[in-house]
Amino acid sequence: MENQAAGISIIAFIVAVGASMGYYQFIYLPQANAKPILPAQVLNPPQTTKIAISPGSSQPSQTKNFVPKEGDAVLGASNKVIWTNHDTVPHSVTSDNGYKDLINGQFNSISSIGLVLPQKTYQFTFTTDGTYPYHCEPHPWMTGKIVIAKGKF
Ligand SMILES: [Cu+2]
Repeated sequence: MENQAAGISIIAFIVAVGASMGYYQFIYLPQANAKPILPAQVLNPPQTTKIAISPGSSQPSQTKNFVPKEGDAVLGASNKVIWTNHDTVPHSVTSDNGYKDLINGQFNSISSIGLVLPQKTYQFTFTTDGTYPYHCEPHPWMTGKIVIAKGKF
């Protein structure tokens, strides 16, 4: 009789461990790692917002470095932002606060393409509304911000 009870409790233990492992692997982990499901227009908006990096931006005297300084965009319409370097030296587009988008990762050209070389572009799609201040890492006086309005999303 005692052996039988011990056997049943061992089986119950094995079943419980199996169930919790299954829960962790097939339910908990996929949910914890899941990216939010967003409308296609947010992931791939129909329009872009363009920011120019002006010639002479590596000089502090060039105060019009990121143009416009405030890039205004609308989620689901123009939340894909493209910076074009019109200067003759490389620049970066780097979040002031290490912002990381849930879909597109670090808002920092350095962590994806490195410095933005002359005549090259950097693009980043913000998938959440908000205000995103940024600067240039080699020339910290170069600052700007992107403001993403909620729109209909
Ligand atoms: Cu710069």
